[in-house]
Amino acid sequence: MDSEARELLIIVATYNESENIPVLIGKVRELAVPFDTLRTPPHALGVPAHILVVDDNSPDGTGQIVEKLAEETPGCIRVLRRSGKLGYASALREGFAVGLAEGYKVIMTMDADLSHDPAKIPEIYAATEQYDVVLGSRYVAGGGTANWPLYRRMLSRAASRLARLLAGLRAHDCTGGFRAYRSHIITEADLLSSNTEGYSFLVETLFKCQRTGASIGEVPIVFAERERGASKISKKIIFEAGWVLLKLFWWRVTRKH
Ligand SMILES: Nc1nc2c(ncn2[C@@H]2O[C@H](COP(=O)(O)OP(=O)(O)O)[C@@H](O)[C@H]2O)c(=O)[nH]1
Ligand SMILES: [Mg+2]
Repeated sequence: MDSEARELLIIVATYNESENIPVLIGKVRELAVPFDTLRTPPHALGVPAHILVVDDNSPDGTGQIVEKLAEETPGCIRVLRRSGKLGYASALREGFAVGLAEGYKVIMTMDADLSHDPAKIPEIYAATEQYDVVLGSRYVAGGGTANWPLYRRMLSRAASRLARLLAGLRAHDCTGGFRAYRSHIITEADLLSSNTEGYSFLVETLFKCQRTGASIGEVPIVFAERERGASKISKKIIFEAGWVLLKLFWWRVTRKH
């Protein structure tokens, strides 16, 4: 692959997403410039998008399914197969490390379960012209959630509000995983040095980016609850989020890095 093609890497962490990942990959391929010259899908994105799936040895065979899809477009789709369930955040960190090592200009993250609408990829990507970090945001005008149970809506809202209050974040949606980073900011904000496991990594990364002086923009998204497969959120992840918020509060008041 020549370096010119290394514009956008989309990292998708997966655990038991066999029903969703082929659909997601199909939709991203329709948006991106084709690599297989036999097809001519609409060039909605305008740049090549490479997909890196980071799978934690999903028992449902997600890893093998992506490997098969990867054979159709080598270089464009890849899977990093890990030994076991090492967690969402460490999957993103491994993906970031690959993206940085290979010199991608923009690194995006999104969920596999179609809660993050691939149709929004071009808008989020385009906003990296203007911002170092772009958040797909449920809590700005035009954004929202669809079919989420009340308790998940309340949890998400509360987490973002607490993150703003305790960690001093200025963004409105601090816990969403549909984002794009100009890759230099991942290095400058030292996002790889972390040992959080769950979604609190998203609050932590935002905190570090803001502290580094990154410009942060928000693009409205409507987050739709998954139709297939099961959520992996757990009590442990929720407790971790509480702990991380307190830690960030402490960093903030003591001005430690
Ligand atoms: N590699 C990896 N991916 C994970 C893990 N936990 C969750 N994911 C993925 O992270 C994304 C978000 O998880 P999900 O369960 O949908 O969370 P929810 O939307 O908050 O309920 C999905 O693509 C999951 O497959 C994990 O331990 N390892
Ligand atoms: Mg989900």
